[in-house]
Amino acid sequence: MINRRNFILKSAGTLAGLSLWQKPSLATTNAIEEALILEPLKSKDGLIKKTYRPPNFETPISYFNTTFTPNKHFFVRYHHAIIPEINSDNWQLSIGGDAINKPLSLTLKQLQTDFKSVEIAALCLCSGNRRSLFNPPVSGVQWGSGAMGNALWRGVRLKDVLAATGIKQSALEVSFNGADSGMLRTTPDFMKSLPLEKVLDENTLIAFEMNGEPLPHWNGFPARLIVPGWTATYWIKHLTEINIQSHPADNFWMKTAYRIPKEGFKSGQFISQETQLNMPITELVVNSLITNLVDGQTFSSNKAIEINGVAWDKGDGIQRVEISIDGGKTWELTTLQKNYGRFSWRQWRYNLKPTHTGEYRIMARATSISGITQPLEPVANPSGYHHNALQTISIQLI
Ligand SMILES: Nc1nc2c(c(=O)[nH]1)N[C@H]1C(S)=C(S)[C@@H](COP(=O)(O)O)O[C@H]1N2
Ligand SMILES: [Mo]
Repeated sequence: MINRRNFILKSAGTLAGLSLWQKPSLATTNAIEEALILEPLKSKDGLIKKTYRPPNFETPISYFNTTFTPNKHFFVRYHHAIIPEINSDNWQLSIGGDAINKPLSLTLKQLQTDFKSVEIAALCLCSGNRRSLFNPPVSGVQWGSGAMGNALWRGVRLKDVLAATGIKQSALEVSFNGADSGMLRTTPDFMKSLPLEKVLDENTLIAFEMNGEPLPHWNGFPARLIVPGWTATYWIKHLTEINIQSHPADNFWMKTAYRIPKEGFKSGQFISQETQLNMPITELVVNSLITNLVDGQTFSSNKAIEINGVAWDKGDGIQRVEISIDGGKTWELTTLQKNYGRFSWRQWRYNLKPTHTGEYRIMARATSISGITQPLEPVANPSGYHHNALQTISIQLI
């Protein structure tokens, strides 16, 4: 019989990257379990644990007060617990599929030197960010607001890499696979596909650097996909395999998971995967976050309070962010900060000059350049994706 202790020891033993998790110890069952639960991820710092295996850790909101989220504070999301520690000398990216003329295999060095490097600032945002705020609750990792991070990604254009393969007329979708896998044979491998149009977009990259450093292990070393403007489910880490196909992918992660109802969301970005009722989640929705206030915080009423935050959308850009200090009765414009490109989040600032003591109900509301504004309520959907309702934070002035 597999008891919990054996199970933990066995699964720990199967990991190539054991040192990244914890030191195996022959202590008591409780101590082993505690080590598994409490030990943070190596090379990460200050993240909030949601689940340990697979590792799901979110970034505390206080780290969102800089334009780029530092690598060591960048959130981590995995569907599988077996995550090999990759040696970049042995890593290979294979490109195949029924809709190309010439299969390819590339080393990291070839990827980095044979193609032109580009750098893009882009927000990596989990589809289920803020899922814990849905009411009634929905199942899945109960993310707060920290399953996201903004980074400067350096890599090569996916379209440049694929050009060498001779894409056939029949190509419809391109599927991506990473080196991680499930502990049980029945767990379907995490694979995602993209429509050809998005694959050929000049902003879609195979990245090997994040904020000027090689990708951290937990964020996809040595190479990951960057799909600016689309939710992070497509940003495959530890990328090993790309297949260009003349048929729609029909695995669990495309057909069952990561889907949203057509009603309430805009369709048309991923036609080959749409049904009459639902479609894959694709583009980010307009959203914002207040980053330097905590609900219930107390301030002195005799000096101004600077309110900071970030706002983003699918890549149209942010037109304005407004703030209300009276629970949504009146609104004023905030000052947008430097623009790092349409896929980066945009920082904003507002200077609150207190006029009275007592409670202030602070709300922020972003509007994209295409004129779409955050709603008061999120659109309900079974998996709890795209939570972009206005946030309210109450502060006390004394
Ligand atoms: N190989 C691999 N890539 C993956 C995933 C995964 O489970 N395995 N999860 C995806 C999801 S759902 C998210 S939100 C992002 C998270 O990226 P991060 O861990 O670098 O923050 O990775 C994406 N890429
Ligand atoms: Mo995600």
